[in-house]
Amino acid sequence: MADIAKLESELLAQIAAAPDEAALEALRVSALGKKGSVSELMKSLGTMSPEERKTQGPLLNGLRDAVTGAIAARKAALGDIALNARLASEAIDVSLPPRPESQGSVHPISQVLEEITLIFADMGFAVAEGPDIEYDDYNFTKLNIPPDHPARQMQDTFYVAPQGDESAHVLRTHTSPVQVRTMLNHQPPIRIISPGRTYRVDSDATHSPMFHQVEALVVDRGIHLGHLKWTVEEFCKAFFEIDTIELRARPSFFPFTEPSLEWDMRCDRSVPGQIKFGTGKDWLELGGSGMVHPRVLANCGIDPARYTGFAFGFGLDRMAMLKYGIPDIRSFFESDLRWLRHYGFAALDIPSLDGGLSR
Ligand code: 2NM
Repeated sequence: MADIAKLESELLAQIAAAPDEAALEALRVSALGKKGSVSELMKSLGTMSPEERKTQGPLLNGLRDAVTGAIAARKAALGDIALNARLASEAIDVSLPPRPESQGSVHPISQVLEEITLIFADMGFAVAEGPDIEYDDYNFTKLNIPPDHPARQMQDTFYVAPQGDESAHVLRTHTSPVQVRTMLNHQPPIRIISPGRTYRVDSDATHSPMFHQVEALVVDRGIHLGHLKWTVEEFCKAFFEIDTIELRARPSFFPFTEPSLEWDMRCDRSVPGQIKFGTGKDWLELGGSGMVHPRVLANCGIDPARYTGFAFGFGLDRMAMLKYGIPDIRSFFESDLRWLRHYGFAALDIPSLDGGLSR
């Protein structure tokens, strides 16, 4: 009886003084483990007379419960102490200014996307977005790209395992399915741009399997090629920040436009490794365009007898490379901090049409 009370007060004192979880665990084993002091006493109950057991049983149970409870309490206290110590040692003063070496910069693709969005917003275009994993139907079929078209081939398109509804999916190969979604959900007038990631099986200095596109779509009554040319011209003047641009159209072919045109801009490449826009004897390919094929309008629920539209598309990464003299598209996606420091833009230099797009 006296032994039990003494053992209890000793154990409780040791538990309360345990400096860490390892010491506490050692104490637990020495008291409650298979050969522990408390466990040994519990075993002695088996050899006692029934009367003895009646008095000793509750006392021993009380000892075991007190020790178990004290260990749990100490464990929680040690956890609090450790957490508080960690919070104190890892405290961050959020009011401190950033260290110069850790200041971030805006990625050239984000910068160029911001510039392009501003230019088109000024002309009344809204920004439309869609998913990267797209229905085969929206990426190809609705755009008048038939099942046997070469663009659908496995070598060009990343096919995705069937999703829940069993319909065929791809990683979108262009952002045109965003135009499809917009037309399916809205009647004209439509004026949107669709910037975003696109995917094709292709990789070298000028191709990345993931790249960025911007497409523009206008659908309304009486829209014609003149509207297309004016819009491309105004965009180029604003984006390249020169008034003297000269454009040249070449006939082309896309399944989703008729007629289809590709646009070149006059430039000067006489100095190796440099491009000057607006003057010179050379031409720079900008992107493709055309009048939206009547079948595409009809596929998307727009009456081609009432409405016409134009669309054009270009590579955002390519535009950034041209404007800011970046030679290799792969470098965009390498997350090399030295590259980001060199080509990145100051975080607070937000482009604006009147303040200059690219100070
Ligand atoms: C291009 C070139 C030409 C285009 C067409 C459409 C849609 F959905 F309206 F049919 N969206 N984008 C298009 C037309 C894109 O990119 C080189």
